[in-house]
Amino acid sequence: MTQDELKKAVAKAAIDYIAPRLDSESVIGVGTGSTANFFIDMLAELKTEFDGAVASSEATAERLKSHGIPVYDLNSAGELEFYVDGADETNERLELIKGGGAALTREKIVAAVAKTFICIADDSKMVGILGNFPLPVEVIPMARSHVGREVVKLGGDPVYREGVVTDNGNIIIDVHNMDISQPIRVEEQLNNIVGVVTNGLFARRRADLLLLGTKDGVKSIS
Ligand code: ABF
Repeated sequence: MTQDELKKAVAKAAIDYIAPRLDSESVIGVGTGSTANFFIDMLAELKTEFDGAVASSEATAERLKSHGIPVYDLNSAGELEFYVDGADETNERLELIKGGGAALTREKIVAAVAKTFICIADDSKMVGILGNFPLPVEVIPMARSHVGREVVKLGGDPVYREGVVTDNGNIIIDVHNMDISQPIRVEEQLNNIVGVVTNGLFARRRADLLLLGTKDGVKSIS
């Protein structure tokens, strides 16, 4: 199977999981990226069976709207039963690195609100120890150099992501070669640096359910 076929398979598995659990008042948190895009396109076929969605990025909001799915501001949405999104890396504890698409802060907010966070990923994303994928950190622009120096003190190699401005008007620093054998600790250390908005480690609030696409079918891990 190609990687795209694996992504479609996990998107379909997420649809199959949530469909029987939706009602006319349900609002769904929807993530960003190519795997999430397959999910959005399939969600369109169910659009009469739920109320609407909250988007983790402007790009996702546009895609949802293009399918006629109502998009709500999180502040007016009330409860979110589900948040469905991809990841850049996952470990077996369902701790994740996210933010390759620069949408990590909104993704983390939606994940915090949702009752059930369903991560959809092909098995190339499964790793033993997180950190081969550079860890994205969203930073207030004036703090860029300060945050870079503090990241070096923590043992990481910060690389400014040229030309990228987040949906919140901030910049991204990608942290290479960081020891992430203790994800919760690293997540908290990075968040404690003044000028960091958030970082792409989803360990304190990890996924609740991972639908992992493999050549032998979709594995459900919780
Ligand atoms: C978002 O999209 C991210 O947090 C992650 O960066 C990315 C994964 O993208 P893809 O599904 O295209 O690999 O969910």
